[in-house]
Amino acid sequence: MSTLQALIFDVDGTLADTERDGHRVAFNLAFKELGLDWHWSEALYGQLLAVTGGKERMHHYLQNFNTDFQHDDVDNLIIEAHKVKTRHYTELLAKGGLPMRPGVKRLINEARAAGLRLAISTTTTPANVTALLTHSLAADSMDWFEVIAAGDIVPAKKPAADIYLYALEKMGLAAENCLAFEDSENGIKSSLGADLKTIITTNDYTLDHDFSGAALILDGFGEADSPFSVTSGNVGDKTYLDLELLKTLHGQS
Ligand code: XBP
Ligand code: MG
Repeated sequence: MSTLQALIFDVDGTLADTERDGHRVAFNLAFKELGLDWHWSEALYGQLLAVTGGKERMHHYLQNFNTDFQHDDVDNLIIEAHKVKTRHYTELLAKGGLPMRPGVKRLINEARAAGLRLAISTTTTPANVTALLTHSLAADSMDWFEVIAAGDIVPAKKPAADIYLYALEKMGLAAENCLAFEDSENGIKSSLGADLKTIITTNDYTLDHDFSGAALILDGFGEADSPFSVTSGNVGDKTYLDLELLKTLHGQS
């Protein structure tokens, strides 16, 4: 039987609830700074999340929700808006604005203590990962992850499997030696596309997503004093995700 050697984490929505109060806010600040009359409400942003990647999401917005918008050079406008958005987002995180989801730090610490290898697989911009890990996990936590696969490092973002395949290749590991953590339908399509057994922790934006093929669907990682609720999968008598449960799930066919 293959052994569990590494955990690969998605970032947005999985490690922290970054979308509604982080990315969305930063997009709106960027639009304002650039004099654009675009505004992404919480509800609209939920629809826009169908497309991963901030630049791709802005193109999707213009093509489907703001079709009257005229500009000489939309491609460059979006590149500029995305740079401004990244500045606002990283500044927001530097103020300590977004905590890790409950149970994330505990599980990562337990995995590190047990010698498991860690990686990140995300569609967000590398600077955003650095800001989140440094300010919300631990000052030195960038060093805890041997691979940070992020953003435009691969041409096709999630739901394509490329970003997970990239992480696996960099670690020199087979999918069967790893577990992936995701929160969204695009995310699990990507991880399953790389043959990774996947644990889902949902959030408000992803509750209704199709998670077919997930090893486990939870509403969070859970803590001793704040148990997870299980939508699908077998957790035995566990009330929060720990290494023992991960190893059991990994061993199940
Ligand atoms: C989340 C995303 C990202 C962020 C915005 O991906 O789709 O695009 O919403 O980040 P994941 P950027 O859950 O895979 O981390 O603006 O930097 O793209
Ligand atoms: Mg996500």
